[in-house]
Amino acid sequence: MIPALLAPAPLRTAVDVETADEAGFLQDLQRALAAPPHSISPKYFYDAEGSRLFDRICELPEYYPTRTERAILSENAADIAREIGTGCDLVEFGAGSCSKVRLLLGDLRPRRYLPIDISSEHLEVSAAELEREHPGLLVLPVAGDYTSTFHLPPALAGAPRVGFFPGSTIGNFTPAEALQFLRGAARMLSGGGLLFGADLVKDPAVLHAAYNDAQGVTAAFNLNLLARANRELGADFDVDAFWHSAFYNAAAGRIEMHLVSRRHQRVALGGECYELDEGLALHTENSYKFTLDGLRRLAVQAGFRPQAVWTDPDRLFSVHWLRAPERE
Ligand code: AVI
Repeated sequence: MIPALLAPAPLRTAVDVETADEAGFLQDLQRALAAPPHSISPKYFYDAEGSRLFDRICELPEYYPTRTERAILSENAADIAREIGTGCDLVEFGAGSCSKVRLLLGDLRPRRYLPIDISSEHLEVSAAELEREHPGLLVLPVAGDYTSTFHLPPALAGAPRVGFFPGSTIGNFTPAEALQFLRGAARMLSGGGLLFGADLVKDPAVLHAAYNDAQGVTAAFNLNLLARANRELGADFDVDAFWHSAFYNAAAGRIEMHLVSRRHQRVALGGECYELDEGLALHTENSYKFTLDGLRRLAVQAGFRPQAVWTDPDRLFSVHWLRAPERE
């Protein structure tokens, strides 16, 4: 996943995004199979089935990030609104079903809410629901890939632009990508700021359980990447011939997910044949875990001024309010 600069660009339709994504998926998967480092971006997890599985992950007893972040947001909504101020232009990166922003809208009372998501269909439905629930709120969905270029309507005079990036999705970027994303956001949000969620370093046993749930939903989510390649790219992966591996890499401060080949096998993809040795591990995701100091340093490096931080009593998860530089 390479978060490009958040520069305004011509509006891309959802169809353009999907076609580009399919070509990218084939190319990236071929590259990952052909040679080390055998890794592919986690963005390819999220077809309709992958998104459905991710929603199930968020409900799992072992997967603490979603419910912990939701609790932080709902318990501190008034305080968050006091820090940010009401009447902003609220832009959410990767909004999905716009569920977390609902916890803030009552107190934050933005003038407009601009959810960005790759699935325009999903967005239209969520936007209409939100407008019904919050009369007076203008919801302007933006179809596009927030890690690439997208078009935002011009900023409103007197309404600072505030970004919302929950879910610790920043943890799925490499450190260089996270910095690049934050630098772009700092420019785009100048005069306003960014509210974002980040998962924290903790007991590896808690992390291990969260990514190796007893019901096997995370395993299904990981393996769906191969099933998706079969569906969309006409590949012939034997999905049962791979197992889900997720472990905490303490030196790198991240959970790693891999798909490991159970035996020597051949896979056809895009007119090519790939030989996979037994034990070959296709690296599908990193999920970085942060310290509060590390996040502060990252934010400062990107040009933000860190303000308030909210956490839960067990310090599992954190929500950060960063002020962007003033407009030049
Ligand atoms: C979306 N992202 C923050 C999730 C995470 O925890 O890194 C994706 C996920 N992967 C496995 N479980 C959840």
